[in-house]
Amino acid sequence: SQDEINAKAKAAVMDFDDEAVEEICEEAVDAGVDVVSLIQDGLTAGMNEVGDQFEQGTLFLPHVIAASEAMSAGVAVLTPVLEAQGAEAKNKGTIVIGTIEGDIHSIGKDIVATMLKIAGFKVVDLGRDVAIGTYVDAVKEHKPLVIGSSALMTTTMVLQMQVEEQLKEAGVRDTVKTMVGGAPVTQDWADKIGADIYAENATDAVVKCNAAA
Ligand code: HCB
Repeated sequence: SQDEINAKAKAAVMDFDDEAVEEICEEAVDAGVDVVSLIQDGLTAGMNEVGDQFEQGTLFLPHVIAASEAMSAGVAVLTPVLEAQGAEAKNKGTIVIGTIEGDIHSIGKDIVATMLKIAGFKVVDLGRDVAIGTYVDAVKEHKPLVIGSSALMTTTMVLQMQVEEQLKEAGVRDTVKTMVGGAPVTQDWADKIGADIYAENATDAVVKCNAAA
């Protein structure tokens, strides 16, 4: 069942077992289970557990790296399947997304980008460690519906405020909706800095970008 496959995927990420993750994802695709649930409730759940144990000091950075490699191996198997499912989607407009300056965490941002593509948006992915000025330039160049930033650390989350400020200074804040996300980011934070959209996960990002389109 879906729950069993999700649990197996979670356990394999926590075991840092790339090959097992790949096999489970391939089997899941063959069995026709929900790939989005597998990413969010399986692989991501395992990754979050490793993050918690890292925070508690029971796991160390090499474990986090190994777990993120295992998760990425699974995402690599599932991405083409997701893309094929969204092949018919029409162009609903452009969304620019990137991980904020000083922050190299890219797994979650990549998943959001993939899901938005599947939902029919044209996605411009600025990558990670993206300078604030680059977001502003991208708004001018691509005229997106939404500009999304991802921040995984409390230290880099604060820079999402600078995106708001610099878009205002450049006179383009009103031309675009801003979206913020990443593990430490909350609706309260979005309200505080004046971001238009807070997305808790990739599914939420799709729902809220659809509403903005
Ligand atoms: Co990293 N790391 N890390 N890390 N890392 C965190 C983020 C900590 C919370 C771990 C901890 O202490 N508990 C912590 C940050 C503490 C803080 O807040 N200050 C931390 C730290 C400290 C660090 C380093 C500084 C460690 C060091 O070097 N000493 C270093 C950072 C270097 C830097 O960025 N300058 C570092 C490095 C790494 C890697 C490289 C080992 C690896 C990243 C690999 C990669 O991304 N290519 C890594 C990882 C994997 C994590 C944890 C374990 C998981 C992150 C992850 O991928 N989650 C994380 C702990 C945690 O978050 N629980 C830990 C899975 C994805 C799917 O979830 O939340 O990213 P997500 O994305 C969701 C959601 O938030 C939303 O949708 C996504 C999909 O559903 N979303 C958006 C995300 N972005 C969005 C943008 C939008 O616009 C909308 C929605």
